[in-house]
Amino acid sequence: MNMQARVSDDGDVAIITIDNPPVNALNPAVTDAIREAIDQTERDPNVRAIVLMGAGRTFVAGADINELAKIGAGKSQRRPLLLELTLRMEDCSKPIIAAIHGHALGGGLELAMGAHYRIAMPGTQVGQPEVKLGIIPGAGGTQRLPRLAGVAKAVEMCTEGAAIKAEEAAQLGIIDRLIDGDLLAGAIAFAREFAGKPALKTRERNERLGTSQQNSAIFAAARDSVRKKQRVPMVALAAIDAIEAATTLPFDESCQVEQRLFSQCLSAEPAKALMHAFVAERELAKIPTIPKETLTLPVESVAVVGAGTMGSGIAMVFANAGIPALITDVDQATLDRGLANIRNNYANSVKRGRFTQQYVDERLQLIKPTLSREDFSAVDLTVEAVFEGMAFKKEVFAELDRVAKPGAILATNTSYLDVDEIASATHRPQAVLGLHFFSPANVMRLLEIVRAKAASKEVVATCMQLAKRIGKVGVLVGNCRGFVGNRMFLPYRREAQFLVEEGAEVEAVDKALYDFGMAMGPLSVGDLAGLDIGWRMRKEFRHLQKPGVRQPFAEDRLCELGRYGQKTGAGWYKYDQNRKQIPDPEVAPLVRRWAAENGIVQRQVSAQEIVERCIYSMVNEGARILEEGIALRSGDIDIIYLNGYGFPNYRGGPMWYADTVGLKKVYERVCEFHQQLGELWAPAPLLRELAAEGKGFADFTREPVAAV
Ligand code: 3H9
Repeated sequence: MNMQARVSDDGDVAIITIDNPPVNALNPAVTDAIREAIDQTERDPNVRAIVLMGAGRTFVAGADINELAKIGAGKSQRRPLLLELTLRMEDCSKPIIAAIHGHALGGGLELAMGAHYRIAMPGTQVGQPEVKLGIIPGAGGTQRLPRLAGVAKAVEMCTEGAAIKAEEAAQLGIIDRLIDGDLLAGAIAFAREFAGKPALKTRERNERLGTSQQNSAIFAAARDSVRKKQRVPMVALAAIDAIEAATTLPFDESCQVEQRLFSQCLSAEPAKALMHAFVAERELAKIPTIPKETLTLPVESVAVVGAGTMGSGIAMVFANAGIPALITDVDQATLDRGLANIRNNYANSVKRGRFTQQYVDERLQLIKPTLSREDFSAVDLTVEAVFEGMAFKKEVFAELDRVAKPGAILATNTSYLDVDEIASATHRPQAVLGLHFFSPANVMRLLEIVRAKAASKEVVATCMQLAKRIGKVGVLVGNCRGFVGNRMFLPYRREAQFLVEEGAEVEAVDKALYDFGMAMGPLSVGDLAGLDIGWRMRKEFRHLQKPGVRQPFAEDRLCELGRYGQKTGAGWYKYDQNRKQIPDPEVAPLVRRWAAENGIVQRQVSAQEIVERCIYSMVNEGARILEEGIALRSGDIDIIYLNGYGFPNYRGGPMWYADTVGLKKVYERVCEFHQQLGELWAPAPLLRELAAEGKGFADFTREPVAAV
């Protein structure tokens, strides 16, 4: 018997169970197995109806993304013959009932739509999320979904990619019946009810395809909307084209249109980048030095030290996950401000319809302010989020060590200080690590988990697991100044400043990087975060600066003028009361004057140079990070940048992007900048090595030498 599609029976009903853990992804072997199982059951004279279901936690999560990525990259020829399978299912002389639980996504929903009927457990999610992977449904999804759900809904589902619940799917006509209770028993009963009756083929159900007049309005509005909303609308537009074909051409011809568009998308760069990101995000949990079976510690309560923007956001993160959080600060007034901030934040979420009032009331109950750190003696985890200064942080940790119970984890939210040194202020360095949240903490998905030298496996494993529980993408990184994200962001923002000092317009620098795909230009990011943060950091680390190495000066000078960015109404730009950004004609002459004082010659700077200087400086630092073992894989760095720094997901992250450019080309450009601009551009040895070997960062698998 084929184990990937097992056949069993309940009298006259055959049951085909797809079994390809963990999520029954469809690869060629699985689709072949399902097809054989259908052939076999159709031949069996005792069988009157067939139930198709998934083993384990889900029906089918789609085509196997690892396989699709190989096909897109030209490393494999064989895609699952899923469209052919759905045609075979429709043509089966016995009714096939797809019995769905968990998820039916992408190829999973396409498979289910090839059945004659679909039944599902309440809460099951169905959808066509392909657009999020840079592709369109490639097994009839754009053809059958409009026939079941109507054209407008199919367009929405295929262009936005969000899944819907079975309850809504039942109302739309995608699901024929909801089964509360035992799905298999319900499916068998349903099968008997419909055995022997003529079964409908979805491909022949044209009644919901609408008139050409209705449809042209739907398609025009949808095209308009995706062009406005999406930075790279190509894929969503292809999905609309395929659905439009479903409304104008015979089924077999419009399927050819879908196939052609699917193949085009699959071999284009956005699909490769987005599939890389999907796989890389799931790789994060795989840490060679921490076996899967490592015991984790319970985290049922936390305490947050510091009620500023970061601390209050962090308390909300835990409350949102149902974990009670104490929060403290130096005095009642500061604590009150923090709580007002939290209430305000939640009130806005209610206004925007993100949370209900009841949900918010329950969360607020979980956040308890206190001025006494003695209250921390019962919690499992403390997170320090106080002002960035080593001396102060060490004081806080010495006290936390004194009050926290034995076994409690002590985490710091520092964004660039030495976590080992912070740990040295305690008698339990094995329990100390960094949990670097990104601002606003309750919104940003990224969490850098900084492994201090003495941190135990159990503590690290607990925090990796905790990240998932609190809805964060946890990336394990080593301890160094700025860890991964901020360490790479430093040269990126430094080059942006240098470029302005050399004569580029502020707006031109931001525009070039925005056009590259960044969520925001680097100078606007500086204004948003506060230019004084970098200014303060540069002052703190001035003693580490090598004499004679060029340093940016413009932001320090802007800060000296009180221009800290948005919060003071001026930085690189001006801001009105609503923080609307306005170009400031005063800035260019100021920078020119400072440049002249520093002997910097003004020149024309192209958009291409802006992008190369900013992005390649970041990539060069990323190569050092990888070589030092501060990040485990280049994909980990990419995930950090996609989730915390607004790097365009369709470019896959900085390291993936560099691989697509070709490391030889990147290396050569870095060498040119090294010659022109000096020491800061010294090429990373790993970049040189990989470029010489014709390899990419993704090929780098050397065991980490340090840190993680
Ligand atoms: C498609 O179907 C194209 C077709 O139109 C055309 C074909 C011709 N493939 O996310 P999790 C693995 S495109 C391979 O941590 P959760 C995942 O890597 C596809 N593997 O769990 C992980 O492995 P590991 C359209 C997959 O509970 C494990 O399953 N479908 C796939 O948080 C658990 O995953 C999608 O885009 C896959 N398709 O979430 C759906 N899916 O344990 C993608 C999962 O080794 N999947 N894995 O690290 C998801 O959205 C989520 O995984 C899901 C579960 C919601 C299902």
